[in-house]
Amino acid sequence: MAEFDVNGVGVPNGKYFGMPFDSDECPVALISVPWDATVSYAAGTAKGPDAIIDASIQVDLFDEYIQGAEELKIGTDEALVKIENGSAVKVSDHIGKINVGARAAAERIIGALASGRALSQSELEDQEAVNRMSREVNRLVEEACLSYYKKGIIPGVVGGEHSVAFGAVKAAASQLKRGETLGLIQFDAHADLRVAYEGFEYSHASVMYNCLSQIPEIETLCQISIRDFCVDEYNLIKNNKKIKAFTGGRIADALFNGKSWNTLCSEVIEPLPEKVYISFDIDGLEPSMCPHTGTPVPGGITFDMAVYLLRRLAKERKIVGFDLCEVAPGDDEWDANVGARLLHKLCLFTATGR
Ligand SMILES: [Mn+2]
Repeated sequence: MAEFDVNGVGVPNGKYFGMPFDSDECPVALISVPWDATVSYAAGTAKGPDAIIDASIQVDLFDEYIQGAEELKIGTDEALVKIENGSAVKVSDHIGKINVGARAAAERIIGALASGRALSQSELEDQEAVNRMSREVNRLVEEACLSYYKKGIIPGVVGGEHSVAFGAVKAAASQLKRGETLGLIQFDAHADLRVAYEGFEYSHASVMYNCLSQIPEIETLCQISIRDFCVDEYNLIKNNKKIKAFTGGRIADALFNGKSWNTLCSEVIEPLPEKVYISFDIDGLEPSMCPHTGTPVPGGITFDMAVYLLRRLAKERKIVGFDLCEVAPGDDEWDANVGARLLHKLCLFTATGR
């Protein structure tokens, strides 16, 4: 095997950061999940993982605060999962295949709903098919993550739309010891607390609702930078004691009135238990960092604010899993470039705890 030069320009080899390592020798391994069936506004995030892999070759692996950061080995996507006929297939390839049919079915439904008419019998069947495929994706992501946890490797999921976080959070929760609970921190422009959306049970817009209602190990959900939500979601945030929302508006108000981001970070971290899962929807950042994402929203925290909070989280809690979702490539590399750099920090902080 060729030596990997941490100072050189990466060599494209189809792996994240051009790292040639087997996952078995890595503390962290990434799983590509090219799924965007329930995206409501603009599809394309299924192309996120490959675009991030391409852009990740350019990322400098050095970190001025973490000695030896460039030595961190990150694995790529070797997880095999069992499918219906009993054969074992690569999870990313398989989900990529299911996604094509699921997206086509979902587009028919979204089109019909947009025209304001009731769904026909065949469209109702399409809707059930999308729900069935979404459940299958949840199962596949969970199984892929578990295959890494079994070997003591922390998995990171790269979406795809935000719904892919569900299986990963479920897998992380299953690794807790008796009596332990999970903290979930969500960076996002949206609350993702809808009870199904457009008839899709496992919509991107429902992922945190599904996590809270189906994964009882979650003690706290901290939402960062959310700034687009409906009345039902707002009422759920107010009434559910597990949810701590740091909305985009409230973050801005606090900063405008002289509170420091460092103090706000302390308030974010304080209610989180020891073990924390990070779910990062790229649209939590300012839209200039993700112009092609499916549902961009003005406002949002900066890249530096996000990295600062992640760094503190890694030091003060134990990161047990993470995902990065909704990165969608445009006609240039920018969205994927931002995604690759954020992904590198997520891997680094998770693996080193610094
Ligand atoms: Mn989201």
